[in-house]
Amino acid sequence: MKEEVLSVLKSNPGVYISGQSLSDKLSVSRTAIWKYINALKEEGYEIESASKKGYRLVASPDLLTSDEVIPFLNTKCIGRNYFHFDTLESTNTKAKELASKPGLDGAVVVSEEQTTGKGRLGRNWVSPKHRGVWMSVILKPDIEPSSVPKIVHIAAAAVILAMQELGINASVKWPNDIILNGKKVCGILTEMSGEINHIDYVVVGIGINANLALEDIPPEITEKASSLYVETGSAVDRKCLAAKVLNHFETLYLDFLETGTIDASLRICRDNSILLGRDIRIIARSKERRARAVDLSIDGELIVQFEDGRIEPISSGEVSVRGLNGYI
Ligand code: BT5
Repeated sequence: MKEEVLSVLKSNPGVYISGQSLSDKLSVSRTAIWKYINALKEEGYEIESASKKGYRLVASPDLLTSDEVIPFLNTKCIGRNYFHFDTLESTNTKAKELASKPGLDGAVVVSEEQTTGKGRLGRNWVSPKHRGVWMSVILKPDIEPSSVPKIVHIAAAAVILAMQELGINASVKWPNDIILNGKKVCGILTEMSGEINHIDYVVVGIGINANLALEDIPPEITEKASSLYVETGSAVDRKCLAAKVLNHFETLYLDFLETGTIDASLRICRDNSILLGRDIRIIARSKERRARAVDLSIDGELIVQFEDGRIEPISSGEVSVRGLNGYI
């Protein structure tokens, strides 16, 4: 009911709505309306009350609650179950706990901060409060487990399109980094549970450094990490960004389920790739090889050409890729 009170206030921006008309519209008492208004104020909504006039929404908090994000969603499935937390160790860990429950295909777990956000291979992910979009999507696709690594490209393409809609032209550093002005502003971590030929669930974690200030980024990673705010000089609307990513993710994911290919996502990843056409170092088990990144295969592997002319596909589980000089 609180959501409905908020929705009426939101659909009448700047206009006073009387307690009586809210109570008539929602069929609850005026006292109940007053309680919901107070609860909303406690969540950070700025609501003016004036006697004889009623209530007016002045400002909404910068939060990724369902009330704030769901109005921007145009999805059928992704985000229709939405779990918001003030703080979590990791949205991926929470999503994995939830994933065993039925009916949560497409559910999204979001947290305002992560105390032990996770990167790949046990690395950490810095996730300060209210500054980023830290979210995980639970998926239960009926696909071969060997196809799961393809999903990272769907997520990367969705992030690229969402940022483009906000006027930000970022690039993909295969397979899971989103780069702006040479620095990482988003990382993706895909995890799965299943057996050799059956998937229980996949969790796709997306961490976007939206509004981190320079001082939010630990000095040991400032050389390679940044935020949309630091790079563009303007704060981004986190709820809008989160919803846009989920909207694009659903379109591209459903396309994958229908066609069995990730062609649509790969087109976006190719067009916005920071690696293709460049000389790179491929690092696997502390061994380093040099090659030129030439293409992405239809399965999302990085196709590279070595100095002796040999062409090989590289799959994402095996390697780290770096430019010849430094991170990119
Ligand atoms: C990734 O790992 O890029 C995957 C990051 C996924 C984070 C999301 S947030 C929501 C969900 N819940 C989670 O717990 N995780 C996911 P990797 O490629 O291994 O990069 C990790 C490395 O990037 C670290 O070792 C640092 O060097 C650097 N790093 C840490 N925090 C960063 C940040 N906020 N921005 C950019 N780089 C960061």
